[in-house]
Amino acid sequence: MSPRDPAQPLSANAHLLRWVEKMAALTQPAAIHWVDGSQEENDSLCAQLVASRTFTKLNEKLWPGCFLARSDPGDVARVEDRTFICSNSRDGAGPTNNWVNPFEMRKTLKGLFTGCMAGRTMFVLPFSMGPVGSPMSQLGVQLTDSPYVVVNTRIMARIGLPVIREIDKAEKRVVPCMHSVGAPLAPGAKDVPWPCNKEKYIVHFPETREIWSYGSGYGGNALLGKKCFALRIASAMARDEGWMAEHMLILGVENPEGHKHYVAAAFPSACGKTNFAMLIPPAHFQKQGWKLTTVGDDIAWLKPDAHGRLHAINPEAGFFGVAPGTGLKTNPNAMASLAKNTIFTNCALTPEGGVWWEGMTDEPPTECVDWQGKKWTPALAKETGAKAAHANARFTAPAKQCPTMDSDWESPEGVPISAIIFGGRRATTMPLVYQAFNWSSGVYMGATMGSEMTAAAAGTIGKVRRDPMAMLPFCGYNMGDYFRHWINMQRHLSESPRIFHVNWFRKDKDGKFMWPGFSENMRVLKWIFDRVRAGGRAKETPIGWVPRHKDIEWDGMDFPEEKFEELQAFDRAGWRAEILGHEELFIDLHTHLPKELIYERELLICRL
Ligand code: TSX
Ligand code: MN
Repeated sequence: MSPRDPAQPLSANAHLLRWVEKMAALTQPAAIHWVDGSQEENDSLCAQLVASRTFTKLNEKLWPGCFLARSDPGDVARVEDRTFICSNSRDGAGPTNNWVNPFEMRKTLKGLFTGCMAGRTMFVLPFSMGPVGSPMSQLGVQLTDSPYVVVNTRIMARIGLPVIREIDKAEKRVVPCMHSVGAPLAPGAKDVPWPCNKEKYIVHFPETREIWSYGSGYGGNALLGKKCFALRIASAMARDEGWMAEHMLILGVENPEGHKHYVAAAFPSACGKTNFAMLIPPAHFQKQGWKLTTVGDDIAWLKPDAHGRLHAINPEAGFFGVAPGTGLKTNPNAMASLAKNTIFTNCALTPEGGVWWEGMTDEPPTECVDWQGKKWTPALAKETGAKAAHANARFTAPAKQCPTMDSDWESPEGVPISAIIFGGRRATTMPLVYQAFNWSSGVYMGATMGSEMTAAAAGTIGKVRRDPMAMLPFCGYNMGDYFRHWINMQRHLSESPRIFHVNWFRKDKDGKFMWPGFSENMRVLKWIFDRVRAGGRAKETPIGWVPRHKDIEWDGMDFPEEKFEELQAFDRAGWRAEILGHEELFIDLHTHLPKELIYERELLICRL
């Protein structure tokens, strides 16, 4: 069989063909490549990325099917100050988003994209967020001049021919996603390993459901199906259509009797969300027959089914996880997931042709090449504090390689959600776990959640940064309207999930973590499971329901009652300060805040 001509359109959809033509006329690529998603195509793109020195192929024996990419040092993370929500009115985006008049922004984008793909290939990349054909899935097509984006998206989403077949059925709207690294190549000019542009624009038009991204090749800026579509654009769709697009992991919990419940959990960054999504129960729980399964580690789309029960899918097909801190001790399931067929970005390269990062092993390699291509040794690190891997170094790994993937993780109907967990990194005030009294107090709990930055700029250590539902950087519309949507969702539900708040990070007077965390978090999950399943035991406090020492399973762990009381202590002075912090957030959003949240705050003040 002769190889297919990639320039030949794979779709007959007239809208799609016209849009591709129009965008090619604007960006002037040297070639067009319709992505079919096949293994052969992927192999050839990876070979091309090795030839252009974007990729280094890792040792096939140690890291089969794996590649390392080193980015431009100025293109290592999401750029929130360059992220725009261009709704028709400023109010539509709200005070927590960057807004630019859509007419102005379209003019700017037209300028930026004119001729921006010169000398490069424009890939036509069809993708499905969610299993192909699921009623909860959404379709997109990304035009991109980055082969790195194509091979990463092949791991993170369903792409290629099966998606084209869905598009050609023309039952669903397709979200157009325009992406360029913003580095046109003059005829005969030599390319760099990581083309990008200092000027970056990550732009969303929530009303017309469009995404335009310029200047970056990195993760959240360039893999447009993820944060841009599955959170920012999907949150606007969800508001209009009565569902929810959330920054949540999904986890299955099964007890020894075989009863199973799923929970969804929202945490701000640096709280160990991926670790929690892949939790391994302590040996004692395993022996009893408790099982934990993974559905997703970052994004959940939640929708009421015909009976009013909230069901969730993971719209992604892979993990785009932070590498540093991920090791066999902290997350063996993540290590198994990334053992093969994985793309590493900004990790260190070992002499054996493997990757390494801080926290992967206790013992660092004797030497390696750091994320910027320079020689790194443990001695140098001791002397200068230099890191081998960038702090935001990533792995892009197929979800199906995770040993704990749930048997229903690709179920088209999703999995039923019994509980929602909010959390943050808090040294004081917040107990290990408490349960909201009801849906609206739970929405208040999520709306006011926050995290303390550990190694932030001077003066900000210990300051709580509010991050409502962990959605502050990801909500595609006004945060006040988003809270109202959360309140309204209860009306679509016959049975609303119970809502909890957890904090693995409370510290004692000596500044030491009071809770061992990791596997031991299973004990908290069991209490949540028991509360959801059969109204397990708890005590009422001003902030919500809490477990007593005797309500937690302690087998296999020594955690004295006094220590637990300290961990769960209700700190009245701390809560007074906490509520003032809530007020600060609410003032910014006051014009769109649902009155339920004002009342919840009043009730909380009264109970204190
Ligand atoms: O991911 C974490 N989780 C969730 C695990 C399922 N981390 C890492 C956070 C950075 C991304 C944690 N760190 C957790 C946790 O539950 N808890 C802590 C804090 C902690 C760190 C080290 C110890 C204890 C607590 N060490 C000892 O007790 C020896
Ligand atoms: Mn995330």
